[in-house]
Amino acid sequence: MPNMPGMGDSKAPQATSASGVGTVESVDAPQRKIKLNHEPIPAFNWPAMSMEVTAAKSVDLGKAKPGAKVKFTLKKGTDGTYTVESLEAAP
Ligand SMILES: [Cu+2]
Repeated sequence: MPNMPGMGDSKAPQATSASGVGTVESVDAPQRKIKLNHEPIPAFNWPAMSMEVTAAKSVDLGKAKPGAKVKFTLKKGTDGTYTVESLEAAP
């Protein structure tokens, strides 16, 4: 993925799924894309960052509004890309 400094440098085995929290920056529902500004995700060795990811069909992007704080789970595919598997409002 472009524009994701600090990712992918670790030689240590990494988790294939993880949860995180962050803020929705933008949503492109027709393209199934969501841009999240998330807090660090230690399971992936990720610092805090802004990133755009694809959302699984099961995720209702209609509920994701820019500026909303959300909890989400990400899954790493065999091709190395990440998919949002669940998304819900964070307290
Ligand atoms: Cu990231």
